[in-house]
Amino acid sequence: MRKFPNIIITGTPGVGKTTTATQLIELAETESASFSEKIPLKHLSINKIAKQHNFYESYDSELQTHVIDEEKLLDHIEDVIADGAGDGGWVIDWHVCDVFPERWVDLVVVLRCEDTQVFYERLTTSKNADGESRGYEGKKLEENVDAEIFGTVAEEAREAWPEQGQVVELKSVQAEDVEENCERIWEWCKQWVKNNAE
Ligand code: DAT
Repeated sequence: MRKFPNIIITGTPGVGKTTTATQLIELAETESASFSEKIPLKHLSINKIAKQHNFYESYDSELQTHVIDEEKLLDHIEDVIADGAGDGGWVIDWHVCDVFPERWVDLVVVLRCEDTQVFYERLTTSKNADGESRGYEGKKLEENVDAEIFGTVAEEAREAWPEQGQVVELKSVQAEDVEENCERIWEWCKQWVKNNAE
């Protein structure tokens, strides 16, 4: 059994997954310094891993996106993340959540940007973690805006983790939401560690 919880931070691209995961890990580092037991959270950015190892199956030119070979990806991360593979504490950052075996994950956080105008601007003008402009347009923009309005990722998460309380939806519209969400997830982590201590 892992010592620290594995968490997925998911949601439509642009909803704030990387921002939240990064801030959560910083919070964990700061708080662990004063907390009796450290909870070393670590970022597992699936997009980065897929790019690094070229786990691409094909390129969808209409949606201007790589289609990831999920089998290769899961084989690769299984060694670090599966039951008995280590201490846990992984913060998985990806817009797809329902490919991971249920038992690998203790909490699924679905971020939601409920303000369509704000979300639209993020997809068209914001920069990603590598400083590249997103510049979504056409079908890609339309599909992602629709997915966010309809709550597609939240629905997929609830289907994949039907147990009560495993999936939480958190608002991610303003910068203060990121801070508040990280605090909530951190409190949950501390409780998880207490509840699962031998
Ligand atoms: P994702 O990882 O879900 O694709 P991101 O973390 O890269 O999203 O964020 C996309 C952009 O939006 C980035 O410029 C930061 C900004 N952003 C994300 N969440 C936000 C929030 N809650 N408040 C303000 N800006 C936010």
